[in-house]
Amino acid sequence: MKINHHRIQDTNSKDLKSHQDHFDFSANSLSKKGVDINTIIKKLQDFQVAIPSWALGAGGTRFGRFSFYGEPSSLEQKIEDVGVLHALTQTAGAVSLHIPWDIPQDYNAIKDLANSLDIKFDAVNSNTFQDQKKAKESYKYGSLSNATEAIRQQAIQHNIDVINIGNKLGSKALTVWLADGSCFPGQNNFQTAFQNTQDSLKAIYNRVPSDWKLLIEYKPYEPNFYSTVIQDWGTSLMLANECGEKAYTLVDLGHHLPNSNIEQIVSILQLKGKLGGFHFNDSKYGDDDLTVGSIKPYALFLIFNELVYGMENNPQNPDLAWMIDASHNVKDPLEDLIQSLEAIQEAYAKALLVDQAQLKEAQLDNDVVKCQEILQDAFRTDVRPLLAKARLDRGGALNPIKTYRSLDIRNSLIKERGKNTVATGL
Ligand code: PSV
Ligand code: MN
Repeated sequence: MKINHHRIQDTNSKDLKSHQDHFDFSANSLSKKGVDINTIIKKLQDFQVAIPSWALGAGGTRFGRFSFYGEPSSLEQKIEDVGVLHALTQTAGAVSLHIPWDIPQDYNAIKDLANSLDIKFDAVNSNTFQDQKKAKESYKYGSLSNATEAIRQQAIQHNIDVINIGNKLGSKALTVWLADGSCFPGQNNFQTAFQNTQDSLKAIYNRVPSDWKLLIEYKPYEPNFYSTVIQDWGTSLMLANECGEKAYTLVDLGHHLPNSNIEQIVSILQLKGKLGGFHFNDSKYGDDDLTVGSIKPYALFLIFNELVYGMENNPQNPDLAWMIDASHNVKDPLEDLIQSLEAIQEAYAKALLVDQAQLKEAQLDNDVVKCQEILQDAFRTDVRPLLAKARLDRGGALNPIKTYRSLDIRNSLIKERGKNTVATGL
């Protein structure tokens, strides 16, 4: 299914006048503060976030999976769904494939389809946390860290296969997330597991093309509940440093113990030129996969404040691979992703409003109150008219959720695909 751009414009037309009033008010107040609105709008338009191929169906919990029907049952249909998101929001111009859930059958056809929807192929993700059909070895007790060499070799080879698939599509990064760890004290030798992981990652790294990145994701717990081999950013950074200059740390917002200072983590990784990728989601307790910005919007803003600082002041850090990594089961997945995309843009826009020069001055004066005022003034600014303008100028929807609903997209998908389709993923 493809959205006809005229239908988006028709829906926009009803709200154009009120949008213009809101935009003029925001633009005037921000201009008076010396903000260059056009630069902010351009930056918002350039900020594209990859949609993970596994988030387009209903997410499952251990206890159940409740479909919204009309789920994509093929990679083509998943890309079409990303096309819908991109047409409405103009900020979802990439897809991130998880292998083997989404192995293309016909590479040229997939590339043509993505191209026609203005979608690029972002990082490819390997999967050594599930056993695949017909696999010789099992990952029950770990993959790249496994004590058995044949199992490690199978996992290494899988990652090489994923690189080859990504290469054919134009991806430029491989993301490795390992479930490896242990559930009980004594189950694993920490040092052996770490050393095996390091050696395996090096073997993969040696096969990473020269213009690619290897992104090493960390997570403190789940599915293992006593220890995880790559448990935190420090471990990921150690491994990336061991591998070499094409290897980077990937931060997933849900992969931290409660109250971790994620903004400080991203800041220091950028200083060291080692922040390579980012997975957005939100959580109340752990890796809850909730909609971005739905629980802790101020924390997200503070993280973006550091990301913006890093993007402007740390040329040693490369451009990041941005991706949403959330999928759960009580919202229409496309509506959920639209909300996440909006929350990301909102936090980014607010961070762009922070007056860095003034903040630096207040920091030098040890004016703690002023520092907080500067940050909170930016956070409290209503940037939604700017986001709408950024979308509108590119042919997107003034209000993506409203347009998605008024065009009745979910029902069209159900008519086209039926009620029984199940998207691959978790
Ligand atoms: C693991 O929790 C993770 O964040 C990794 O990025 C996976 O690839 C993804 O979720 C999907 O399972
Ligand atoms: Mn992730």
